Order: sequence, then structure tokens, then C-alpha cells
Amino acid sequence: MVVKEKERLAVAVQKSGRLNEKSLALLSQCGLSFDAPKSNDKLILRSPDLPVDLMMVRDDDIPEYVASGICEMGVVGQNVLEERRLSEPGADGVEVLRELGFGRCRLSIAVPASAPFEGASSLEGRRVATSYPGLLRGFLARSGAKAEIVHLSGSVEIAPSLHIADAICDLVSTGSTLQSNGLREVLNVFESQAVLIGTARPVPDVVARTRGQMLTRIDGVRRAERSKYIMMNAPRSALPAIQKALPGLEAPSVIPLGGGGDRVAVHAVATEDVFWDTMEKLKAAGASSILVLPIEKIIA
Ligand code: PRT
Ligand code: ZN
Repeated sequence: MVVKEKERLAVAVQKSGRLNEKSLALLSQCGLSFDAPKSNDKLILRSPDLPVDLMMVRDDDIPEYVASGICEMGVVGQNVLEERRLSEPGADGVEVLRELGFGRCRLSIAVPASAPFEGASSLEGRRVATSYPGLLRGFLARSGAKAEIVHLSGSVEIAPSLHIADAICDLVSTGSTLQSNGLREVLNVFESQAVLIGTARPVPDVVARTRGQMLTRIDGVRRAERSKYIMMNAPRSALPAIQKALPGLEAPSVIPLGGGGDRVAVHAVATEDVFWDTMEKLKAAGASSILVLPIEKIIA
């Protein structure tokens, strides 16, 4: 039996699957390294850098690990979290600490490509197969269509061809699974991404300090992902037009260029994506030698 050391922060992460790699990459960007598991069934990975242990589990179990306080934090899809909240009354005990921007997908209703469909009312009296009965039930109640929910734990997309159901409600990202099963997406039920969750239970002070440190680092990584460092040369008179083109520009440094002219170098962090059309606006405003660089980490 594993005895948990309460001075270490335990983070539940999907052991293998769609969220595993990006969850580990985020933690690694936060300065944590973990030894590769010696065997595939190793459940706990210990970080030598900070007092943090990773608990490698199935994604469906992550909310429960966090709610019960076995883990103080976890990374899980909003779809799993919301389904648990809706289908297990009284199951709570977790709070969403941060949206993480990866693992994006949508829970959608799909019907056979050739079937007529004119909105939610077309589901009236039909059978809809899903692994998300709670989310689907809520959606049907809101849309006023009475349909029978067929609860399957996997391979939902083959239910119509097996005549187990007339439609399905499943997660979609690229849509290729639906297409290859002769289905078309008709209604969106829920938008999802990975979130960082935390336990609502009391946490020992020393663990709470590590949790605070992790949150600051995660915020730094996420902020850096969205931000760019931008450098350009421009006439001083163009500064208002540059600010207008880049409203997310934070306190730019304005440095006179050698040669005594009116031209200055402008260096700043842009807190939003810098697209080609923004760069074209900067050029039109008189800027030249515009460089946009990625930022690795930020602490405000
Ligand atoms: O073993 P374990 O229980 O941990 O994993 P799992 O098999 O239950 O989950 P996994 O790894 O498939 O997904 C983990 C989480 O990733 C989900 O809970 C979602 O939050 C998120 N996610 C993002 C997805 C998808 N995209 C996704 N496309 N989860 C599943 N899918 C499946 C979908 O069910 C369908 O079968 O991929 C297929 C559709 O993909 P497209 O690209 O063909 O549309
Ligand atoms: Zn799962």
C-alpha cells in the first residue's frame, strides 16, 4: 500500500491517452521533471525538483482522486468533470482552477449522413447512444425533445450501423471518425477543453505553498503562450498608430536610434497573438524591421 506523504503535492494526470502528453508537457514547462516510469504500471512519479508527485490514472477517475483529497490537483477534460457533476448527484468537491487551452473538443449529436434532420425536434421518439447521459439529458431537456438515451461506454459511433440507436452524442475534434462511420454532425451539446482542478478539501500549509507556486508557474506558461515579444523601428510620430494596431502592447520601450533622426526602436510584449494583418498595419503606419519573437516564460 502506498502511504501518501502529506508534505508533497499530488497531481492526478491521465496515464495514457489524449491528455497525457500535453499535461506532462505543461508540468515540464513549469520546471518539473519526472523519471520515466520503469514499468508501465507505475502509478506514482516523483519529481526531484519540487515536492510534487504525479499520480498516473484513468481520466474518468481524476475528479474522484481530487474530490477525495488523495490528489490536491488534477488535469481533466471539462466533459468528464461536467458529466460527473450531472450524473452523480452530490458528487462535487472539486473546483476548476484554470482552463488549459488544450484537449479541445465538442460533444455533438450526429445522425446518419443520409437521414433528414431539421433541428432538435427531429430527435423526438428517437434513440440516441452516448457515453455522456448526463450532458445529453440536460441538452434534450433544454431543447424540449423527448428521446431515449442509450448509454454505451465506448465505440458509440458504430451504434447506428448496428441499429442500436438512430443518432449518437459523442466527442468530436476533427470530425473524421464521424465521417468514416457515415455520420454527420448536426447539433453541438457542449464545448470542452482540459482544465486544472483542485480539491475543495483543506490542504496542509506546506502543500498549499507548493500549489500556489505551481499556479504561478502555470499562469506564467499560459501567459507566455499567448504573448509575443515585438520589436520594430518607426518614426516617433507613428507611436499612436502603432499603439492602435496593437492594443495589447504593454508599456513599450522607446529607444532613439543613432544618427539623430526622428526614428526610434520600439520593443514591447504584445499580450495577444500578432497576425500578418497586424504586421501589415504596423508597416502601413511607418514601422520597418518588424520582428515578432516567441516568449518562453513570464512572471509579472
Ligand atoms: O484510458 P482513459 O479512460 O484515461 O482515456 P479515454 O479513452 O477515456 O480518453 P481519451 O484519451 O480518448 O480522451 C481524454 C480526453 O481528451 C477526453 O475526455 C476529452 O476531454 C479530450 N478529447 C479531445 C477527446 C477528443 N479530443 C476526441 N476526439 N476525447 C475523445 N475523442 C474521441 C471521440 O470520442 C471519438 O471517438 O476521438 C474520436 C473523434 O475524434 P475525431 O478527431 O475523429 O473527430
Ligand atoms: Zn476515460
